[in-house]
Parts: sequence; C-alpha cells; structure tokens
Amino acid sequence: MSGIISKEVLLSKFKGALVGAVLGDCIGSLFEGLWAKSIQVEKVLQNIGQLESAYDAEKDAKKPEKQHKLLWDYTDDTAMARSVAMSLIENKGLNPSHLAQLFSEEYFANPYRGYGGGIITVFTKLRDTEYSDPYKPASEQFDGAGSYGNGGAMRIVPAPLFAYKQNDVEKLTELVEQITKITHSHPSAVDGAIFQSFAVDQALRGPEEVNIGSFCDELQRRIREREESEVTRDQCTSPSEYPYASIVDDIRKYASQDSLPSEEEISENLGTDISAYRSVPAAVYSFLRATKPIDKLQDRNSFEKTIILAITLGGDTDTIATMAGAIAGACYGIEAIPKSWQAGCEAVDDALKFAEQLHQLSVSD
Ligand code: F2R
Ligand code: MG
Ligand code: MG
Repeated sequence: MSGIISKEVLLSKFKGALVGAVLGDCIGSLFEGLWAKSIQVEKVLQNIGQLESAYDAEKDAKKPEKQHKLLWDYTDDTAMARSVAMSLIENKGLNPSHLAQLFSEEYFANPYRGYGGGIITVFTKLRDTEYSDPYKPASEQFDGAGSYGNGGAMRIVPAPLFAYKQNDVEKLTELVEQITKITHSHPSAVDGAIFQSFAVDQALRGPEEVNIGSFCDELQRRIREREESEVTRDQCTSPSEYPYASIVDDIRKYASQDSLPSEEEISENLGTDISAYRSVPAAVYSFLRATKPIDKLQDRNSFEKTIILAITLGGDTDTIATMAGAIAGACYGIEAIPKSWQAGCEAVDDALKFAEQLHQLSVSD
C-alpha cells in the first residue's frame, strides 16, 4: 500500500492522528446535536476564526504558545481516547481490567464531559465489581443486545498507532474488538470501531495524495473479510448482510462527486447520529471528500477541510469530526494542523506526548 515511511514522517503522522482527533472533538462539540441546516459553513468558520484571532493576539503580545488561553474543552470522545492511549502505553498492550478502571475513574472524576446515556451504567457496574470481569457490564446493556453507539469508534485512534508495528490486520482487528467490548458489545459498534481503525491505519501507511478509489477498495476488502468471519450476524440491525462493506460503495460515490453532496443527502444516506453504523461512514466520507475542492474553503488545506466538512453535516458533530480528524491527521501529519487550532483546544500537549510514546513503542526493537 505504501513505500517506506521514515521515522520522522511516522512521528508526524502519529501526532497528526491524536491531535486531529482532539481538535475534531473540541471544535465539533460546539455544534453537537444541531441540524445541518442550522450550522452552515460560515458559522463553523466564525468559530475557527475565534481560535485564529485569539492565537494572533497572544502571539502579538509575545506570549509563549504553551501559555495561550484555552478556548474549548474536549468531551467524552477524547476523555476515553486518552484512557486507551494511557493504558496501552503503560501496559505495552491491552490490559482490559486496567483500561476499564481508567474509563470508569475518568468518568467519575469528570462526569460533565457529555457521555452517552447508557454507558454510565457500565462505568458504575465496573466500579462496583472492582473491574473483576471487565466485559460483563457491557454485555448486559440494552437487555443483553449491547450498545450500538459510536462510543467504541470515537476513542479507538490509539489502537492502530499501537498496532502499527505489527502490520497485521487480524491483530489490529482483535485489539480493537477487545477494547471496544469493554463498553460496547453490539456487533455494529464493534465493527464500526474496526472500520474506523482500518481507515486510520490506511491513512498512516498511505501517501498524502489520497486516491479515493484505492482507499475505498482496500477499506472494503478489509471490512468484508471481517464481516464474513463473523458468526452472530442475527443481532445486527443493519440493512444488509455486510453493512459496512456495502456502505463503502456510497462513501466512494459521494466522496468522488465533483459537486458537493448536500448535508441532507449525506445525513440520510450515510447517517450523522450517535449509532456507530450511522456515523463512522460519514467520518470516512468527510476525510475523502476533503481531498477535493470545496466551495468557500479554497484557502483551507485538506485537514482543515475535513474538520469543517464533518461539522457541517450536523448531528453528532464532535464524534464525526473526531473520527474524521483522526484519519486526516494520520494522513497529512501534524504540520497540516494549524498551530492556532492546537493552541486553543484542551489537552493537545498530552496528545503530542502520547503520540511520542506510541511512536517510541513502534520504532523500538
Ligand atoms: N451523549 C452525547 N451527546 C449528547 C449530550 C451532549 C451534550 N452536549 C452535553 O453537554 O451533555 N455524546 C456522546 O455520546 C455518543 C457516544 O455514546 P456511547 O458512548 O456509544 O454511549 P451509549 O450510551 O452506549 O449509546 C448511546 C445511545 O445510543 C442508544 N443505544 C445504543 N445501543 C442501543 C441499543 N442496543 N438499543 C437501544 N438504544 C441503544 C441509547 O439511546 C444510548 O444512550 C457520542 O456522540 C459522544 O459524543
Ligand atoms: Mg462527545
Ligand atoms: Mg458526540
């Protein structure tokens, strides 16, 4: 899929992936739950303009970048991604009880981050049982069906970074499945997280010049293999036998169109809600469509276009933008992410630190 990537470029891509995810969450959360019609690209640009002028003002006042005032906080998406990163780094692999504990402790320390309604029950049961069976509480959600929410996919970005070195799709799939099932056991949530992790992995390994056709072909091949290997398809609420593999056809169609599809069309056909199946495809679409020109965004690079486009789709904007930002950051690297955006959003420093630590694990023997 790619040529050899130097250590420096790989580090830039790791940083881009984690920082891109944080920024998508922080900026996207300002619009979460709004209809696309009430967002409009101008409104998103206005908010981004705030970040940019605050940055310029502080720079003019000669304030060091680290001391710039933070404008926007992250939400549950980043809170959970941070726990995934910290646990993988500390354990040099997955320790399900430890990760369950980090998720739960983080929630009880900062419960105001806008978590999903159901997942709080999982955190409570995990804490009350002292993390003894980290998969049981999630398996009991929704009368045993498990959550199909996008909470697994929204936080998964550290996993493809951690698994980068192995370069083994099956191992990545297994890692993502085990991380996701701590809170989301529904097949659609698990496959959504796997789908998102494949997109990040491909962006890490691929060139900056994205070919929409080959990106979709590879993504479809990988996810079809996963869907074919599953046995419990009867629980799935999705419209076809291979839901994620099938929806790649729509992602490809909409991303390849020269004229920008309307937000309504994307929302109706790919989805912009809190379920994994109806949000992860919109994130991949945003990344791919942003490789092409977009009206009113001619002076923005492809990373910036990805975030802005993802938010203008409306609905679950923080989560779609965090997933899209992770893929775009993995593709274009940290240099593509404006310094002004990084300076105004919470916890970017930590994302950079986690990227260095995951990169270190990736390049060491
Ligand atoms: N929760 C939100 N946003 C709303 C409030 C945010 C507001 N800005 C604020 O400040 O308060 N966002 C976050 O939630 C999404 C991720 O959710 P997650 O982690 O998947 O949670 P959960 O509870 O497992 O699932 C979400 C809801 O989906 C429905 N659902 C899931 N599985 C179901 C099933 N098998 N049967 C029926 N319903 C099911 C339920 O309504 C769940 O509560 C992200 O957007 C994140 O940003
Ligand atoms: Mg959120
Ligand atoms: Mg959300």
